[in-house]
Amino acid sequence: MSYQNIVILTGAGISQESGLGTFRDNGGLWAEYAIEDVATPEAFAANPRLVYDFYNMRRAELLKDEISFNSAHQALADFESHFAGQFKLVTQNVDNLHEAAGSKSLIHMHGELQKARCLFCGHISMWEDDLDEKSICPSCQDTRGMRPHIVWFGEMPLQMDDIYSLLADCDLFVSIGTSGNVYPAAGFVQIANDAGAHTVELNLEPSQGATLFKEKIYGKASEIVPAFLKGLGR
Ligand code: BV8
Repeated sequence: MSYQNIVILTGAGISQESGLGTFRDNGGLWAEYAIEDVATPEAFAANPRLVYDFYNMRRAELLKDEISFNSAHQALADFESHFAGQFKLVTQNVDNLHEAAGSKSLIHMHGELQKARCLFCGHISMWEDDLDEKSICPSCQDTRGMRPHIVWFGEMPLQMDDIYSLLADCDLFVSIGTSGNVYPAAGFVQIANDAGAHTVELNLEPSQGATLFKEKIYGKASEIVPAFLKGLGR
């Protein structure tokens, strides 16, 4: 079977072998931090310092030399560069490892660790240093409100209209390294099924939505993703 319209969804599991922690595995981020304390607008309003520190810690982690893309990221970038049809990589991840591996056609639906957004003018800028209450917006020069360009719980993920239309038109939907706990991303497989697409789960273990996938392959992303994409051919 050759496919013409492919949508890929990735989650924290694809970056796990690069050394970045996941959220819900043992020892994951949500084992150390409560979502409501660090990943909601209410948390940022109540205790901006804690939220700034949480994302400064993760941004610094991402920038460490030993953190780099792995063979799963690489395989996706290589496949995209040779694929003649429509290809879109939608990631829940806020790291930059897909770009580092060469992925181009990419949507960061939950935002990006290395970007900051001005609460006043909305300008989004690249940001690799620590962010805090005194950070100055490079566009409007306001000093009262730079926030991480991250979609928190209760906020609308980015480019949802684009994602929904891509899912409605796809003939292959592949979910990689996500537990299927977070919506609306966890609902994408059902939209793809309704569109008549073939749906595949590549993960370390069955996700919350495993039964919704027509095909399931379990193992480490660095192994099963290159093998699966090789099987798709060019
Ligand atoms: C919203 C940024 C309104 C923060 C994140 C129904 C419909 C709509 C919303 C909801 C709904 N029900 C509940 C909600 C509310 C909420 C939600 O889903 N809550 C959950 C907890 C129940 N959703 C929201 O608030 C969203 N916004 O709803 O807006 C709306 C309404 C309708 C339609 C549109 C909009 C906003 C959600 C975004 C929150 N922000 N991230 C940050 O990063 O700090 S979510 C966060 O979870 C990360 O982005 C993460 O990527 C994401 C999902 O987690 P996973 O990536 O899956 O990571 P996890 O650790 O869970 O799993 C890792 C998997 O990898 C595991 O399965 C593991 O086995 C596997 N793995 C590990 N190692 C490997 C591996 N696989 C392969 N190889 C390996 N080596």
